[in-house]
Amino acid sequence: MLWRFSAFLKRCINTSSSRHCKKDSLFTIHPNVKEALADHRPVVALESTIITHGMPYPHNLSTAKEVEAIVRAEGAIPATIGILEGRIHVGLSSDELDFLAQNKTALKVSRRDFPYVISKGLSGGTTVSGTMIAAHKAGIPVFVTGGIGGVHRDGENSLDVSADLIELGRTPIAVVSAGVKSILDIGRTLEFLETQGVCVATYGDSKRFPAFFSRQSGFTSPYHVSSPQEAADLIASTLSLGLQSGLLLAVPIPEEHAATGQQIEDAIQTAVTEASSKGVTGRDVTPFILQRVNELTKGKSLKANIGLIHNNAKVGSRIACALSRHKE
Ligand code: PSU
Ligand code: MN
Repeated sequence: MLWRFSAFLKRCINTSSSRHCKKDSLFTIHPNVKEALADHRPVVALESTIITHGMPYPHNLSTAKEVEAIVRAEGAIPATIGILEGRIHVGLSSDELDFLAQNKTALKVSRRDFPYVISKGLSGGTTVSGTMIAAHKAGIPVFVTGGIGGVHRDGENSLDVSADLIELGRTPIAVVSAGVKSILDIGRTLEFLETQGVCVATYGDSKRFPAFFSRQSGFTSPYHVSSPQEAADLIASTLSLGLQSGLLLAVPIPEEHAATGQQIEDAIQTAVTEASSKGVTGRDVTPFILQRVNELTKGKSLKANIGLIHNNAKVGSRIACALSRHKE
């Protein structure tokens, strides 16, 4: 057995083309992203579970493309991360985005799923946790998304705690999001982030921690930053200290999209109850709730979701631009 393993390793070292063993051959970095990284220009990583599991077609595709356009308009290069037939892509072409958006068999890929998806040559959307891993390996420190996973309601019993939180504790990436959805237990999520050593800051003029669809959750962040420069300073300090932990920058939803808050809250309550009575568990919980909330609010939650992602993309790109100036 040992002999067979060492023979395998030897083969890996000798054959650079084998996708099963060499790190470089597992990654495809889009030429625009590669060039920008080499020139120390700002790059923004974007996730793809939101495309494969977070929104219905065709809204998923149009939103992904709009977000990329916003990043470009702000002067940064978008790098949407996803897995296509066993290869980790950092930066997707328009056809590749289309492929993921319409692919009904794409898996939801967090840290634990990489070995299976890659070894089987499958395709998938990377979650916040999965995207952080790939972004870090590619050298991209800023990542924009809508919302991160967290401790689920009743998580103290089910132990349903998103791998996103553990990843934030072990991977030095700044995640720009609209806070944590109230489908989750926000208080316990913040406690868990503190335990994991994650620096959490609200982006704006107060420490009020946002709850995705609403500008406040009733909880506070330990800190707040009011400009891209201040946010970039936090990231730069993390990197120069060599802390191996991430940052969470929580951007409140813009006022005009937050209006439908109460109706969405009611729908969330119904969807959470349905998920538990139907016995939905594991990785299916979050997509189930997102879809039900969208149905129950007749698309209003999706509209708010898209509005806040656009805003996050703008803020995240400005932070990435400030950070790249920082390095000069
Ligand atoms: N929250 C959203 N939209 C999403 C997700 C969360 O509003 O698309 C996705 C993200 O990819 C996040 C993942 O990383 O769900 C968390 O899943 P889980 O709760 O199973 O860890
Ligand atoms: Mn979970």
